[in-house]
Amino acid sequence: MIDADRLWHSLTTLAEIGAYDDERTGLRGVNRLALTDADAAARRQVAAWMEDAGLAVRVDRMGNIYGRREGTDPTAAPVLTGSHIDSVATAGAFDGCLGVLGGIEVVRTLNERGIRTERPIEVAVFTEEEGVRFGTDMLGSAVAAGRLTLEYAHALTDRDGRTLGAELARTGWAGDTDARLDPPYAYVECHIEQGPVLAEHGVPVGVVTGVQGISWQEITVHGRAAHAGTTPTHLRADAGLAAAQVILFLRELVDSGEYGELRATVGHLVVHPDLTNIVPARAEMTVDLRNPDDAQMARAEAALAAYLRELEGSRAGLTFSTRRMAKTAYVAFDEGVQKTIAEAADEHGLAHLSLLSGAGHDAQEIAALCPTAMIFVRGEYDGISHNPREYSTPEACAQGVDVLATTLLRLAGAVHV
Ligand code: HGY
Ligand code: MN
Ligand code: MN
Repeated sequence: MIDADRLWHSLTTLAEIGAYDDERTGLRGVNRLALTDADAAARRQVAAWMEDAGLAVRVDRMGNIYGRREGTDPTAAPVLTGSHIDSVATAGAFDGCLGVLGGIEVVRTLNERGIRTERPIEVAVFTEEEGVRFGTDMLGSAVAAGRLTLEYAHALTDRDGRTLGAELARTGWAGDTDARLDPPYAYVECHIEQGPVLAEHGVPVGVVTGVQGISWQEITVHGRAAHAGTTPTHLRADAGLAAAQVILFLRELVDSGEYGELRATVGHLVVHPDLTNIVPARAEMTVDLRNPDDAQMARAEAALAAYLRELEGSRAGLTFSTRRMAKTAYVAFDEGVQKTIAEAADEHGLAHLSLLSGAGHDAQEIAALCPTAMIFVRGEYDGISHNPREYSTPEACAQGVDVLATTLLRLAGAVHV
């Protein structure tokens, strides 16, 4: 149905904006953090493709971009699709981009076939979905859905102290429409799975049932700088050692099996003064917890907090401070939209299976506004993601976007002129 080559060309073209040569993998990766110059350039490219496809483009005060294709009933709430184009620092070409470029490709295809829809169709690009620059993921969609305020989002800073509001202005992406999104009729997001399930089952399409809970916190360990040679062990308040103990503790929580399907990651860790012959005075780390069960997530967070208190008591001069960065509960997707996706896959003769998303997505935020679900496209190499090795085939991407096209047509009501 859609033009597979044109979709692939847009994916590979966009992937060159913010591209870098990854020494570890020898692959071409993408480093396009939200509201960097690379992200701004990618936004300009996507907005141009939207306009070429006849979409009316608007930008809101959060920098979220919406491309609108009118329906025969312009008063009807639109069917929304889309995702994000900001990336992590070691990304591939597909995470988020497939959903945005897939939505634009659907619009191009409808234009070529002269297919009108009763409801408008809109394609969204949400700001800072990854959360890796300003510290809260799904940020743009959370503001659109009203979970977070625009003021809170604009005041968030990156590691250099630059605010998101200032970066929106600097890059020219501070829009002028209200960041709170009027509830769409429905939202469908197409995304690479970023995991091994579809490949393990040999199935091309995933019908996503929901998204697991996410807990992000920053932990700062305060110890005491001391001479590496002269300071006996019993006199040390070693922040680096304490940070290592926290990492091992988290792994023990996961391996204990007593906290459900808990996943724990310390992705950021720095010690100060970060010099060879000084016992670390301070350690800064982030803890990313994931769990499909909110009660188990709460238990794991409580166990971690108790361990920090225990460590404080174990060593004079050692204290901890924590800061909540992000917290989202398990989100179930709409059964009706899931059924529409499954029927669309059947119509294309594509096998599909239902699965929970291990990763967070903008869809989990928009689900607060309207019936929402996602389409997963199979990834290769065990579905690795947040790594330049992230890969899906041109055929799998086209199949997923075909399912997206049929799903959007069913929801928006195809009108044969
Ligand atoms: O963190 C996540 O799950 C997503 O990649 N933002
Ligand atoms: Mn994503
Ligand atoms: Mn991601």
